[in-house]
Amino acid sequence: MTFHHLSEQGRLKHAAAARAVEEVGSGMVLGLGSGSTAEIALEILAERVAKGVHITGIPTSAKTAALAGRLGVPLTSFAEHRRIDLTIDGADQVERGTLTLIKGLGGALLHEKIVASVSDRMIVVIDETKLVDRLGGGKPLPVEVVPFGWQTVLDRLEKIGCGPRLRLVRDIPFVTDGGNYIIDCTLATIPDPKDLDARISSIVGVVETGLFITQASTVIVGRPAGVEVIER
Ligand code: A5P
Repeated sequence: MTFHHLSEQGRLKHAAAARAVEEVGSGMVLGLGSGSTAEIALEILAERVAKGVHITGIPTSAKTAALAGRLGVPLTSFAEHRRIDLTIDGADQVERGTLTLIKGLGGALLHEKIVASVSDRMIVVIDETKLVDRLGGGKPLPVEVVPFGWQTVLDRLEKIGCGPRLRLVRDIPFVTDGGNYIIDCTLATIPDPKDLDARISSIVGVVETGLFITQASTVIVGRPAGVEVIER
């Protein structure tokens, strides 16, 4: 792969993704994340597959599945494998002290969380702009909801102060790979992510939140001076 066409942020994502792919060993079942950084990791992985490394991947989105197909990365499914050795995925925000994540800006949070939940190890790859001291900061916290009665979920999210808004694409509700809607919450700060996750998850009609509290084992941060590897 040539790098001269990449932006500075693209270069940082590439460095983090390349470091993560070093952890891939032959014979592994991999979770293949979604989003631009996870796609860079997939491209680097494809180069290793072309050189003879044997892996199979479970994709977290239709987009990732299509890219893996084009790149010649072999895919598998939960019909064949119930456990995943290693998942490499991106994130929208990472809290430095706890490695709690916000994911789902690309809309793949449910499948990403299912894959992460059965992975022995999850490596999260980000550029340094995603690493924060406190989650929130007015950035969206995506919540996947069942389409039926989504308005009732929105009302309840409003009541607990989440600043909710239904995600639209050209004035039509965005639909996830799972056939659900996304309500984006906006919070200035999330002092207790675990408590917020529990409160949102208890609303009838909520499928999953974009808060990943315990799943990340390692976070690899691309920085201009090199990558930083943060272990849980
Ligand atoms: C996809 O739904 C998200 O969870 C992604 O992991 C997240 O949005 C990161 O994407 P980028 O690497 O494109 O920022």
